[in-house]
Amino acid sequence: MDNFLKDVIQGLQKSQKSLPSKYFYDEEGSRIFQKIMALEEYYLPECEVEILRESSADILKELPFSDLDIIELGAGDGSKTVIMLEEAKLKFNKLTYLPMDISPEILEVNKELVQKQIPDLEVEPVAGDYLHTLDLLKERTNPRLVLFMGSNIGNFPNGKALEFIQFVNDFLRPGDFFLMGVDLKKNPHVIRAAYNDREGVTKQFNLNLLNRINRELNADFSIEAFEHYGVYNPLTGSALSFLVSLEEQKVKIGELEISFDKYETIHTEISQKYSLKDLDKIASQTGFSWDRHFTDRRGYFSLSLMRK
Ligand code: AVJ
Repeated sequence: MDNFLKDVIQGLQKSQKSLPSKYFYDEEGSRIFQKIMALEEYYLPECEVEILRESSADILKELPFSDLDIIELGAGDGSKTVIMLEEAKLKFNKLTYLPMDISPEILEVNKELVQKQIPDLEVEPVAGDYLHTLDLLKERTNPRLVLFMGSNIGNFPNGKALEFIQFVNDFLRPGDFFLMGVDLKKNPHVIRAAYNDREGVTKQFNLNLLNRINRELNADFSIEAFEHYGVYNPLTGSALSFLVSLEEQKVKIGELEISFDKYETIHTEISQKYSLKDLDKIASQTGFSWDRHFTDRRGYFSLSLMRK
């Protein structure tokens, strides 16, 4: 289980301070993230939806099965996935959708939304951390398609992304498939703008992490004394977010005191971008024998299909 306090203290005691991005998503953070997804500059969701609309049938044509389990990791509300599920329902004899998420509440929303649009689809939600819950599916014998959408892979630092894809590969049987949504390397200005929107919603999203620490861990961060800073580095393909301390200051977290120099930064997020070549390499390094990329018209985003 997550230990918020322990992770926060650990991160803020390092010489380069950092906080894990998974803690962005409390109720307020999830609400702000919904606003990010609707931003003009934040192109990712519209690209992924375009690919799902245009290419779901072609993606599923690559799967030579009559029965299928579609297992989605970090499924959320399923509002995008349903586009592909509608197509899948037409093609497969027996189809089961198994959305997995940390949040049992969001899985209820998911099931209701999906079954409203596809009434006769079998939906079996599995709540919990997929590092543990995938194990519950080991008795199921149907061929598998695992989904990991939304460029969530970008939040893993480089080595960890490979580890995660290897973990998915280990869960699959030969002939099974993995479909991953990935934000691609592109004009650096476009990426930079996606994490520095004019309205300042991304700034709110980043600063909410300090608010959350104040609320839940009895801390006294003064939010106005920190600023959001987002950069994209084309050398590494990493978009990075930081919080910048605007003054020399001390902050209390419970009994503990943390000192900040003027302009000292807290690293809060990595959103890694990949090229199609990067993805080919990653697929073969993690035990996949074949892959194919489905992209949007602008070539901004890929749904990359890999076969074990
Ligand atoms: C949900 C991880 C895909 O990294 O683009 C959006 C989160 N952070 N704006 C991303 C996010 C700042 C997002 N992912």
